[in-house]
Amino acid sequence: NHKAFIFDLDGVIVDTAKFHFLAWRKLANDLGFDFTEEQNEQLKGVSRVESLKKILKWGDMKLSEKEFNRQMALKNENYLSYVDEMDNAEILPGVPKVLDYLKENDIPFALGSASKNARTILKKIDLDDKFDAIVDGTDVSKAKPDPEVFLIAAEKLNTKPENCVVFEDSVAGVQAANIGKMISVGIGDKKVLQEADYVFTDFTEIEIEFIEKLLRN
Ligand code: B16
Ligand code: MG
Repeated sequence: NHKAFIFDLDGVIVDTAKFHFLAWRKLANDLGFDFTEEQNEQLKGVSRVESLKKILKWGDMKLSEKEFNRQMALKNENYLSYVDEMDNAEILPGVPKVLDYLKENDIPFALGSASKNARTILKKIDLDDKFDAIVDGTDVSKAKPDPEVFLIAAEKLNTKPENCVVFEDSVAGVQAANIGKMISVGIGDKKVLQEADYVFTDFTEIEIEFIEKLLRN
């Protein structure tokens, strides 16, 4: 049984988290309220439906099913207008170095994202052929912190969850990795991601020695 790596997309490979924030915030503002960047942390890694439910709670609002779906579609349209402008310059610094190292050493790696737009984004940044497996929001029924997305990725990479290392920027995603019995590497704020086994501010802080250490353990 071999080691394998799983990468979240939004906030790990690319900074689309900022586009999600802008689009959700516009939705809230159009409905007549606002939410903070701190509250936004709770939306990271969480599915589109679950995100809108949380936001409506913050605004103390209820929508009919039809209006709920219409607002979700509007948010996604707005979000995709940002995605449309993306190219491979948006890949976060330090990420290519790690992916190239894994490729050169034949270590399998997958994408494990809650996003239904993951494949569109990977195409935009020219990374759609690089992953050995892609598991995204269209493949799962349970949102992070449920480990489903990562467990499917492990299966596709032909290895046990215990052999997988997950890179995540969200609290829900770190919890999903932990519940799935995987090694969790948080990307972001140490205080926010304290449940992770390791935390780095971003990928420029990750040395190849660290990857090699994970491979030996
Ligand atoms: P979509 P990840 C997650 O992606 C985002 O962090 C989260 O903010 C978003 O709501 C979710 O995908 C669903 O995305 O609306 O594009 O289907 O971080 O798991 O890669
Ligand atoms: Mg993320």
